[in-house]
Amino acid sequence: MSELDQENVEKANLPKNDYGADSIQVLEGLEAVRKRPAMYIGDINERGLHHLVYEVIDNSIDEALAGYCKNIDVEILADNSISVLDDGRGIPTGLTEKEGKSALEIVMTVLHAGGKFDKGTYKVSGGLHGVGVSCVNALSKAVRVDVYRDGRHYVQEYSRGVPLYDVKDVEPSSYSGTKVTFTPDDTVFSTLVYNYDTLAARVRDLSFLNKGIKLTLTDHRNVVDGNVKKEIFFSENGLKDFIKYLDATREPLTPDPIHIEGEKNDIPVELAMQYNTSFNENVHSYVNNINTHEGGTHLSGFRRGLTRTLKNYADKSGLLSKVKFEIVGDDFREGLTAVVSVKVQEPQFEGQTKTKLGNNEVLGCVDQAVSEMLNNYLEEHPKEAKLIVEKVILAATARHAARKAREMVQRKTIMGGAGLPGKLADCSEKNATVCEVFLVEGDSAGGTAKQGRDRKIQAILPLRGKILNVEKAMSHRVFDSEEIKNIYTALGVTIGTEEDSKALNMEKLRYHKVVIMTDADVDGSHIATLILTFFFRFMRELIECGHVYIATPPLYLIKKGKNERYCWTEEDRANAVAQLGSGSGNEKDVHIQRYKGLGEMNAEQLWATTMDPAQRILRKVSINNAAEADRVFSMLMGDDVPPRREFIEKNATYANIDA
Ligand code: 0RA
Repeated sequence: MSELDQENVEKANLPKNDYGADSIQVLEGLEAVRKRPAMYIGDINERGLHHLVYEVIDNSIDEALAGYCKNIDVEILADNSISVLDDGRGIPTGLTEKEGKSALEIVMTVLHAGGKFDKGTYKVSGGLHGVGVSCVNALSKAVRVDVYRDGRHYVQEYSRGVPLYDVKDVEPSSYSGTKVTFTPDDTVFSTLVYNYDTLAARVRDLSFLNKGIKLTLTDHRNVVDGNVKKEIFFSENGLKDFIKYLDATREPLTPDPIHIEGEKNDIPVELAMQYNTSFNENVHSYVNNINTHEGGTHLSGFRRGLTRTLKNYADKSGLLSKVKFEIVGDDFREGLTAVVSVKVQEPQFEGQTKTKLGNNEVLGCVDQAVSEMLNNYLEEHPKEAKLIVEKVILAATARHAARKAREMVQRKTIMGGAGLPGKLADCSEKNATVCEVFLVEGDSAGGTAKQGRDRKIQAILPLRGKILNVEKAMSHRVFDSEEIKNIYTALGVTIGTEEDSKALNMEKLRYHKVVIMTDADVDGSHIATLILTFFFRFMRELIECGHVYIATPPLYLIKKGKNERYCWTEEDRANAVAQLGSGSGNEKDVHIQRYKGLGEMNAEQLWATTMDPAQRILRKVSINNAAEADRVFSMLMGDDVPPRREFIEKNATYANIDA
């Protein structure tokens, strides 16, 4: 036995020779997972931690897709353990012929054993999540599975993948289903705290992607007055409901989303789409319920079918007769929200994050599905069809205006020499991987930051007040905006130059850390959100590649005599006041300064608290769920006030101070 096996067995309090030769083989499988967890679940941080839950839910979803399960209950328990209960057939518990062991034990302890006992049923989970529940078992300090099947209730428990005892037949039961309860291993994960909103977003997606299944999410932590937090996610109309949810704060161009569902060459294709009056393309794609944010063949099929069908219709209708310039693919997707979902038996995932579908046969299927759906729709809805074509022409017109604006900018830059914005205080180092640029709110804080920085690696770009809200602006205004121009020219990249894609050339990026530094108040958060919106809509790769950070200046300086303490939270503040105040002298000698703005700090203070790589706290911006991020940006930057207020009240950390 390897060292790791020894350790597992000991931790599970088992005599080490209890398990025969075949169990060693089992342990070797799960040992690989424990040695390289990131290879199986992506990473060992927040994302990987949540991944465990998705993996377990996926098994229940499979059971539901097979037609045996209607309800899935996910619970976050008080200690950050998770339980997932379904009302399916229950994992089989009988002994297997080959191993002579309970099928349940095999499912839980052998890599990729999940579907082995399932003959002929429709089962498509795979890809990113399809690593199997045994991985969750390997990476959990404790797992308990309750199976309700054949009129009995069975139990087996495990620790770090090792069974603590053979499957037990506990009692009679009339229930049918499976409950998996697990506690992630604290020696594996860097964080153990589940984020309710992250799980809710995934569960919500699943409810839209698999209509008719009722998913419940309950949070037993921080219970107030005996009220647990609980939400039910259920969609009757699938992707049509998804579109309505995503576009809740946008103004639709046509009354109802277009929606189809069907099979093409044995590949189930479901898609829904709706044009709105915004200028953003907002297309989300899924394969086997996994968000393929790098796209792939299904997305190409969708685009191809959409462009060809609309172009044909527009040509035939004569609406294009006055248009003097070419209309390109992008123009057909401006202001379009769409979700494409396919189920593929053996998906090939490619790309940097393995979220790009490679199967060529899927392209034609989706292309055909879109063409049929759209052709029917356009013929049956001439009024809506006209609105859509006019919208496309408007997009093409704006694109031409935007190109002119961009060409102007480029010409100016060529004439102006180096082409870096005059306001940028650049760093001396040329190696982009170690360089940082701070986007700073206001000229005065910008000045302080210039004095306080490490000139070698830190550049400062002061921004004047609120930047343009790109969510509401047409793209030529975005290229025209002075502050936005300053941002992308300082970064060394171009935006929207390739006519058919918004892909950004990350190799030209001049700084690998782009740090947004704004005041710790409501205005500062607003400015940070405007900048993030710009990045999200025009340079999403910058976020996806992990280059975007938010600086966190302190909220308070607590002083007593020569003792100074910076505080970032209310809790920090209370502790610092208690500690400094408990010394000799009077409770009144403690001076509390609330930092309202970066400008209240001098250069040394700003360096020490917010910019010094050795001491500062930077928050890295990541996208957990692209569909939800899109919805939140559109809501935060849109016209509808009540949902924005509700979101801010729920999420803001400054609200209690500034209110
Ligand atoms: C294999 C075979 C059968 C059920 C399952 C797997 C199953 C697995 C999970 C995981 C979570 N919930 C689940 N529910 C069912 C049933 C085979 C049969 O009864 O014939």
